[in-house]
Amino acid sequence: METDALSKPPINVPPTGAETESIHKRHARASHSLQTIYSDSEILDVCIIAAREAGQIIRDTCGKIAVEKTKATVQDLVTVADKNCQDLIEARLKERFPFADFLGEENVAPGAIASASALQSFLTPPRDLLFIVDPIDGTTNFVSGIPFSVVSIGVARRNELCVGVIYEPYRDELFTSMKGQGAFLNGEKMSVSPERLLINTVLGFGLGSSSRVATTMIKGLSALEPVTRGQRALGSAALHLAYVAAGRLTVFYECDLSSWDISAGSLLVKEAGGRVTDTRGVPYTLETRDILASNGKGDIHTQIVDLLVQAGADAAPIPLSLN
Ligand code: LIP
Repeated sequence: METDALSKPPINVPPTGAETESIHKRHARASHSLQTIYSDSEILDVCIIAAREAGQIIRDTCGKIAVEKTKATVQDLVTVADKNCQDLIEARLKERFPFADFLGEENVAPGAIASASALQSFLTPPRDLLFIVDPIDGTTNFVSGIPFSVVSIGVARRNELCVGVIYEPYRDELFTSMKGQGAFLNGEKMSVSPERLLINTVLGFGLGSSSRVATTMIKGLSALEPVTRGQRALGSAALHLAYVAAGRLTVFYECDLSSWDISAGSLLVKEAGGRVTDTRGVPYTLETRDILASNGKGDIHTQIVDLLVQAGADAAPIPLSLN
């Protein structure tokens, strides 16, 4: 029955939109899963087109767009540009991959709890093709005219990252990676920094968008500042991760981030030869929220995990309210 229903819908009763989609999805799954229809490089190509288009909006409107509203806290901003960029990216991706799933920051209710449960809804059951998108990572920078914001697109097949794209439009820097294929900056292979000593490392970090997270991060920073060469807060988790992959930063650490902030960057760092775990040293998965990414050289990663755990700075307290 199933196959018949797929190939020959009943005569003269046009299927509804949802029916058409489910028929096609079942058909795709029955005959060819989305896994096999699209290659990683095909997916990468379309992600690059979408990221560049959204990047144009960021470049052209940086510092010129007012805050539309705040989300979980007064530091958690959204603008009409975030939504326009996300709609554009989603349209580009759906045009080419109509049956893929899409998790975009601006489609999710504010706060850590909503962000974690939105992701969960896409992980179980695992999806053949899932796009995880932050249309403007570094929105506060964008609103303030500070040219440090990026488009971040992570792609997963059955909960495993396979493609990562981060586009920084101001310097036209395109960071790309495919699972098992290395990481590239504007088409040139890139690698994490060769530094092996913690005292020579430059650490990237973020304070989050709530005092709950900032308190933890300040504890972490107090533990790491005396033992690292420099500390930089660029205001975008995805940009920090791209810079670790490019060997500009040695380490990135931040608690309570969402999958759209860190998925693409995590693949970039791994493919550039680095190491990505949670702040307790557990290997990265799409559910990781407290992230530690490093060049993976010497004892740097383990030393930082130990210092963060000792300082009680390996996780922000569980949110009691929305934020
Ligand atoms: C931002 C992150 C940053 C964090 C901010 C915010 P957004 O993402 O990239 O690391 O410190 O609080 O979450 O909101 O600009 O997409």
